[in-house]
Amino acid sequence: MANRTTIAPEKALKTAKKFSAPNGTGHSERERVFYLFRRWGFYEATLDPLGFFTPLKCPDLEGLSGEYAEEARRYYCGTVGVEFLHIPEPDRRRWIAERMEGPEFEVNQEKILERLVRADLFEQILQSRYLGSKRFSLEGNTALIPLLDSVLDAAGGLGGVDSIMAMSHRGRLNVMAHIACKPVHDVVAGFEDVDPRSVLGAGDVKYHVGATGVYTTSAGKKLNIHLVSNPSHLEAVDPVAMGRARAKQTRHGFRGAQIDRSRETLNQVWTIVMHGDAAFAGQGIWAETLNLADLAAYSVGGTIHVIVNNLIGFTTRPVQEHSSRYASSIARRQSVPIFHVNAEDPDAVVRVGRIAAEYRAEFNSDVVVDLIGYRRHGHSEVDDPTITQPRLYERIKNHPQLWKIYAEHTGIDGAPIAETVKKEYEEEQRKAGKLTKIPTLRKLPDYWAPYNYGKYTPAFEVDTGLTREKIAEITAGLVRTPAGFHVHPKIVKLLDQRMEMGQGKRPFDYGYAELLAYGSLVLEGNPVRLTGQDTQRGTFSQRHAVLIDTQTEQEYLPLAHLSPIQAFCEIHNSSLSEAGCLGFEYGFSRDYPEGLVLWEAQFGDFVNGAQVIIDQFISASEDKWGLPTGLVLLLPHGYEGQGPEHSSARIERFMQLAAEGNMNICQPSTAAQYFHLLRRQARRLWRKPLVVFTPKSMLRHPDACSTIEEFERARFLTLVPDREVTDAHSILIASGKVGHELRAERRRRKDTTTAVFFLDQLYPLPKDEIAAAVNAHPNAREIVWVQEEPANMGALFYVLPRLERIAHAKNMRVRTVKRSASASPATGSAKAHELEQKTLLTLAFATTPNA
Ligand SMILES: Cc1ncc(C[n+]2csc(CCOP(=O)(O)OP(=O)(O)O)c2C)c(N)n1
Repeated sequence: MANRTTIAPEKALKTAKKFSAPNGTGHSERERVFYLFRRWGFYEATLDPLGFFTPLKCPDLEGLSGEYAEEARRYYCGTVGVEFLHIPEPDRRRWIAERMEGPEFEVNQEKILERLVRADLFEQILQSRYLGSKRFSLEGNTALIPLLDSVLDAAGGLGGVDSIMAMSHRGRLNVMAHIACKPVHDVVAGFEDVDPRSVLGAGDVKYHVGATGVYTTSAGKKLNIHLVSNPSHLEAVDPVAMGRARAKQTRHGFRGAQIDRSRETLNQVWTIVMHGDAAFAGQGIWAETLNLADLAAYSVGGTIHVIVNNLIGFTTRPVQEHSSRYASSIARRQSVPIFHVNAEDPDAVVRVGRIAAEYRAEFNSDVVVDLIGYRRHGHSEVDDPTITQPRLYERIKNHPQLWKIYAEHTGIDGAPIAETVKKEYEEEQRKAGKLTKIPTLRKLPDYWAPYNYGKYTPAFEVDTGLTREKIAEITAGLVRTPAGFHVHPKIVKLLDQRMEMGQGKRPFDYGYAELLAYGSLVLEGNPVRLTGQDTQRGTFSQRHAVLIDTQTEQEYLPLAHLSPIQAFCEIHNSSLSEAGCLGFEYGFSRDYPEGLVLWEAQFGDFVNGAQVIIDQFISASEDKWGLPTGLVLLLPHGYEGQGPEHSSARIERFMQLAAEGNMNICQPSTAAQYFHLLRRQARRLWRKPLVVFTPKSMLRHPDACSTIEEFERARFLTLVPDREVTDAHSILIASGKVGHELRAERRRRKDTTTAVFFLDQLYPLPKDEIAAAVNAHPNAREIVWVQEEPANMGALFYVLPRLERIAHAKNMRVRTVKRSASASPATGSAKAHELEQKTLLTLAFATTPNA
């Protein structure tokens, strides 16, 4: 049964009275005053080290004085302000109040000072040695380093083994050196750019690449740090980090077919995501990602979010960035506490770090820490900020470095530490200058060892067929329901049909071919995770992977109950998000190379909402970062008269991104081809993303259904030649539904001289297979590329020059048949669609002798 980890708000409200707004009766004066400060105190907190973001006078607190008010003001209006009374669960609110109002715990001031010195001097050495280079300095917010120390120290004590971290440009090099613990000379080497020939056309700039390392906590515990590679597109990395964390937690929790997602397991992996204030407030992908936090399909047991808040975004001021007073306000829509802390009170920062970590571990909830500092330089170091913020930068010019302020505040002499660190880092910089190769900062985890990526060789291919006995065995498991489970009458019928398919008595449709592929994979040890909108049933009611009890609405996933020792199978309905959800699955796939990880778009068009994940990660991550993935995208595609919005998965966009063998782009023409394609993706030890254009009306169409023999056949065919016509004069090549329509048209015309090939793999284009299939028709005079898509869309621009090369070698001509170039993918009129489709078919057969 699918497990649920959602919070029950009704339960929370039932007990809410115990920690609610005082109403006069039964509440003491102290309680009344404290409530007001807990509720409004953060507005009056002193959060901006430079004093521009002034505390707000809150009418509810005005005039409150006396012993209680003074005490409460100390807790809630100092350098920490906390928003937490929007949280419906009283135990969580109480927990926070107790921490805020309890005794302050000791912090190690010597250690904090040393870390601040390191963070600041690291930047200054880069500034002096590489003047004019961009590094996106952390100066002004160097308290981030002790904050992360504090979170990791706590995480280590709470069972942490791994920490997945994500961040953008700001302070990234600093975090690589001091938190991912990469040698400083390796981090600095990026500035030397010593080996340009090794990365011609590939690689990435130094402040985007990922890093893996080992962090040692104050108590000596080791934590594996994985700083996720990050594109410039702000916040796009957030769901990727969460997906990676979920995958790692699944690895820790997998126990013979089931996944343990207990608190202990969740607390082994800590997700820490750092954000810029402008990006946090502005980017939609982050809002999508936040919404995943407590969903059973996506939860990682809480993410710690740190806003590295410098109260500026490039040249833009906060009032131009967000409609709310705080950049963090979007997080208030959920049950998430928000701690604002002044970055120039490192002791408070460290305390907040520990509270945030303990809260996350206790409630497995997200937490936001809004670390408010400033930005010492321009957006990058080559930028002059005095043009746009002259007053601010006049103030910053004379503002001392944090370590000096802290040394004075604590009375610890920082000068000797600074001297030692300076010498150490200068030596590291000299070392970097002597390197002849840019070091790789990250290492793929060991579970990637069996898998190949990079260049393809046919040796990777494996047989993907199944014996009839195996098909029957899997089918028995797929149609079985637990005793007492009430199956919907329509599903009873469907399961009967599936039983017949599995016994070879009925042709397989796509829906069952797919489930059979998944069933075989989990039994062979390859986990399957499939998510998407309404994916459990399937948008076209074709899948019914998850069955629903008609009386209890309880879910049952037969694929998860095939055997006590199978790999896991998860099939979830996703939230209504594309970018966030696809990013998550990309992340998951990065840490489950043995798994078949699939994301499905409701209709193929909607994939454009996730374009940033496709452009920045899926198609390019191996080229930029050396990071492979075997993620699968299922994109319903096909021109069926449903209008401009539900016809096209934009094949052209994927074809344009295809280069250097970076992904596979396929459109399987039959149910069995789909089955073999899915199995090929998981069974061969070669990992590349796979984009599959899946059918809609053809899902159950007899022409696209397959016999059981086709499942026994060994492999996916990249090109499906024509067995019916043996000596063609004209060869039509098409992909997807239109190929079936061409064959039907041929039957109607009783044409015996036109062959129709299905191009089931668009990229990499199977040139040899096409040439061989064409050679089998020595009297053919033309190759005709037929597509449903308009001339400016589909695979036309990609296949045409390649088909021409094949045709010219044989003195054949090439024609193309397609819709006229169009600004939108398809007509809105079903009748116009019919006319267009008829014209396509007529044109395709126009020059054949029988036409
Ligand atoms: C999606 C996206 N839009 C625009 C940019 C260009 N850009 C880079 S940094 C930046 C400002 C970011 O401000 P903030 O989030 O506050 O982070 P900071 O640089 O101040 O640390 C902008 C607009 C980008 N990188 N990504």
